[in-house]
Amino acid sequence: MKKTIVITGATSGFGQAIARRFCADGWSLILVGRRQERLEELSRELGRQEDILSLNLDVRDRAQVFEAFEQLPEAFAKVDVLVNNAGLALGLEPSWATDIEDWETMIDTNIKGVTYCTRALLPIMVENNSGMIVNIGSTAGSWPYAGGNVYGGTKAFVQQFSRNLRCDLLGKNIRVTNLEPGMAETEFSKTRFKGDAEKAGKVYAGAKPLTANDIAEAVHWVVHLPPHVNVNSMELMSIDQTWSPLAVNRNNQS
Ligand code: NDP
Ligand code: 8X3
Repeated sequence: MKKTIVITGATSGFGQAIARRFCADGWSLILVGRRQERLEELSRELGRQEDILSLNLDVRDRAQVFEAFEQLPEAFAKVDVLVNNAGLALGLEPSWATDIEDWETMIDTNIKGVTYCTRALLPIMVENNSGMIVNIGSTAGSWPYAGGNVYGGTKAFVQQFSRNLRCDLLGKNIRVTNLEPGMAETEFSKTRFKGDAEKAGKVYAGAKPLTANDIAEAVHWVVHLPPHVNVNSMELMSIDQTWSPLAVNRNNQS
């Protein structure tokens, strides 16, 4: 029987690449995103229409998420893998100057959206005593940087939520992985800088960032390990990204 993977944020970047990777392997796909035309485009590109279910929904909308996942058509109802990928960063301003709406949007998407999708689908996995959740965290959840304020905080939540899920699931055949990419070139920076393509381009200038396909490959690998092997967390960075020394203020006037 075909396996089924739910991919949130399948209309762009990592999610789109994960969809392509698993489709090529013959999986059934449940694709989630807000942009209907992108869902249709991807579904057309992938072919195999009978194996693709597109859910045009906003992961921040609890009622929408639960309604959609509680009424999955029979052919898609045995979910094997949930990839909680939908997410975003908004702004890079210092904490005292950010738009509070941006903070709320990140919290609602990256934290609440992940919890809604997880809570809606986990009972299916528990009932089947089989399944896997791959959360897309970030290096920003472990390593602070100026302007990362709430974005990094949301990804730290994803990290600890993933670990705590593992504790709840002890004794069940359900795996949980937190995949933590660093800089990867997708629409991520364009979204962060509200459509400013020049600013977004500068994030990757002169470097060879990770690609969406790199992340899809990593997801594919953790999923296809033997079922007794749980990768708790996996951090990936481009060869052109490492840590910096701790910052020091050299202008102390006191
Ligand atoms: P993209 O901007 O290319 O893709 C983001 C995806 O999330 C889109 O498909 C978007 O779809 C979806 N999404 C956003 N908000 C919602 C929502 N409310 N409901 C449903 N879907 C939503 O970025 P990436 O592919 O890079 O990002 C994917 C994940 O990876 C995010 O969680 C991000 O934080 C994380 N990440 C990214 C890194 C990077 O450098 N690129 C590094 C580390 C982690 P739509 O707008 O159609 O709803
Ligand atoms: C994306 C990586 O460094 O832009 O999560 O926060 S970073």
